[in-house]
Amino acid sequence: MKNWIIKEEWFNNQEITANENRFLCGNGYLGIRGALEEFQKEKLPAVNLSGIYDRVGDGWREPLNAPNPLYTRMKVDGEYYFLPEKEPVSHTQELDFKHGLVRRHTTFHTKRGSVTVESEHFASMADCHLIGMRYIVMADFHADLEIQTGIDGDVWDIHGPHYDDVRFEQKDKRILVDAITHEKKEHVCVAEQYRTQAPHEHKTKEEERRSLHRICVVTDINKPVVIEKMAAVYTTNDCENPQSASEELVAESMELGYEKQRKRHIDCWEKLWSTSKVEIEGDEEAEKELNYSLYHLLSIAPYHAESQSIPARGLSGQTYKGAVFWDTEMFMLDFFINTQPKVARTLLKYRIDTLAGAEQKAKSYGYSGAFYAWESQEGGYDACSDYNVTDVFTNRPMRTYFKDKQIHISGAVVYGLIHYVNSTGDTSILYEGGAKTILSCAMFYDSRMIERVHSGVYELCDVIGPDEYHERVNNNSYTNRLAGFVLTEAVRILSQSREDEKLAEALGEADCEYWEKRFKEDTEKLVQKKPGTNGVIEQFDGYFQLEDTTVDTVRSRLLNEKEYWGGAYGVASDTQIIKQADVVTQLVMFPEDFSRKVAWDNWNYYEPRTEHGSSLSACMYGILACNCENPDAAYPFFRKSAAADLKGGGKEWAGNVYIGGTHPAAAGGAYMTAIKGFAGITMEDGQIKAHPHLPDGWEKMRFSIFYQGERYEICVTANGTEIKSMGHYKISGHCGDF
Ligand code: IFM
Repeated sequence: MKNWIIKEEWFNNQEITANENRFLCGNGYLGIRGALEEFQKEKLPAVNLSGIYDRVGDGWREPLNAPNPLYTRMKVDGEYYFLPEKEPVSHTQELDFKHGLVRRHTTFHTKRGSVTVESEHFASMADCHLIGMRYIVMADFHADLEIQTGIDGDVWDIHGPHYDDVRFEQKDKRILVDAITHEKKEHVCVAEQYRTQAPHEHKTKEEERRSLHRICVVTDINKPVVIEKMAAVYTTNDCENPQSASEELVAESMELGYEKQRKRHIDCWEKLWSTSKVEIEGDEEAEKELNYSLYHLLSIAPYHAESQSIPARGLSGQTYKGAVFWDTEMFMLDFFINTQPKVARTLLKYRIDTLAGAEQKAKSYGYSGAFYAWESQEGGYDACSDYNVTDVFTNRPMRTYFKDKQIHISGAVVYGLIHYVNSTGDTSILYEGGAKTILSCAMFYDSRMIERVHSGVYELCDVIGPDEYHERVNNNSYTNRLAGFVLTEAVRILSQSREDEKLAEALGEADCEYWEKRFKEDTEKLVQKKPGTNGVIEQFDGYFQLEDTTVDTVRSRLLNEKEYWGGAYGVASDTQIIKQADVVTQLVMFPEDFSRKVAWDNWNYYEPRTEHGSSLSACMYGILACNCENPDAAYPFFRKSAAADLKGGGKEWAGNVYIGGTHPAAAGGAYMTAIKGFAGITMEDGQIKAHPHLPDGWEKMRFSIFYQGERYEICVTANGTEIKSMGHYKISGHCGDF
């Protein structure tokens, strides 16, 4: 791929928050929104941390934003020059997404001449606790320059403030901060240090929750003043003494210096791309969009952990409470299984290690087994509120049932586990809790079913499927099919355990014989929907009786554009208009169930009835269209998913609450559409097969896949496919080590 740069060539006040998502960089431990250095909390800058949360009062529990060590602003001849207060002469912001480097270049006119600021920063891929920044100022006159740089502890929060206390310490060219959280008194410690060759006077400045160096220089004409900064972030989640850990890391990294740290970081990115990039000959724009999406997935993968997952909005802030949804297993996992299998394992270990939380949740509703959190935080705590939407008319919280009724989440966990084991051949995960998880999810569905007295069939009633606009429905086809899958897999594992002692041990005390028999009966009796005479599968009982109308008609009934379409009296609730792919998702996940004709009939029925109100929707329509040999119908859905973060345009605000951020599930969905859809990659009888359906103009696709202990390089053209083994690998290692 030739062009790995995305660039904004102007400054637009309206695009500030969208650009912060577009220019995000991260390393799985932290994500840095692409804010300009001078931005304070009103502009939503954030160094968003993974896996650490806090709750204040009745507010939503959300992940923490660390004190911001990139905060920097400048004064020229005693006057501040920064955006958006001062109009620039020129401004560009860019991201080199091959190497995770974010840059800006801004020129201001001052009373005596022009001054240019250039900066670059990165979230180190080589050391997840490290951030590097270079800030350069150049004037075309002898400017009286003061650069103020340090740590801004007055961070942006949606439901904060999360720090009860923020303690600063200044040690010459180093600033340390220890921020203490409200709920669990966790310590979030940040250290930063700068270096410059320019002769300067060093002063300090303390403000409310902010500590700054003042670097005072009289500039030479057209000679840059270069400040290099390293910063380190540790919390009590990482080690006992995060304060000294951050200080030590900063001191060490300053010894090596910015250039060398930058090189280490770049080398890691090169390694990641060596197994992750997807080349598309014949469609440069699509190639760029897709790889930009993959950049986002690679920026938020928890390389540093053994057991951690990815929030639905990645590491772009506190939207959706930094919680993990089914997005990970159903939309992102494919990419990681194929390109970074160690990360895939880490994501699944998170579910295994939060099994106790899921079992607790099931119990709280009176069920057995594991009912996974709809919005999962650490320990499997379900952060989903009973009132997840605000009624725009009354401003009152509306009772929603996402947490109580989206029981398909447990099926997604099992689907992910089985997919991982089948693709990688790594059965060890089953012994390390995976088998127990599958069994427990099956027990949950078993306890959740009800038997119809007259017909004797089993049903899953009062659920919500992927289409969240229709709440509390019976026998959602997707959910029932997934539950059937879980029960079948549980039967398989239970029967294997008769021959496999380790597996039997991993299943613990369970009475395997009893459960095997019971689950078999469940699978036989659980209602599975069949296509009607027109080939269409009814999304849930009674769906076809609902008003059959169009998305535009339903939209025209809104009294307020921010009104919720679902729930008790939502405009879509009594109609066949759905929020996102539902039956279509089922047909993508279980392509073997029905003929291509049935799949295409369903695509054609549901697509005009889908609002695509979720960024998870388009890719499913894209993949299914490919499976039905209609790559041209798939193409716009693919482009929509791939461009979700590049083009933006999604909802950013719900009332006064920020709901923007990045869309990793759409990114993962774009990947699936390319690989499963256009390249038509399937795994059959232990082998990779390709049944390509390339869109118009696509000459060649090249990518790499890990499968069953080997890495393969695959080249797909309309005339044939080459699948070349590159040898064995071990599922271990960091940042592309294999
Ligand atoms: O998981 C999704 C859900 O399907 C639709 N609403 C947003 C969630 C997080 O992306």
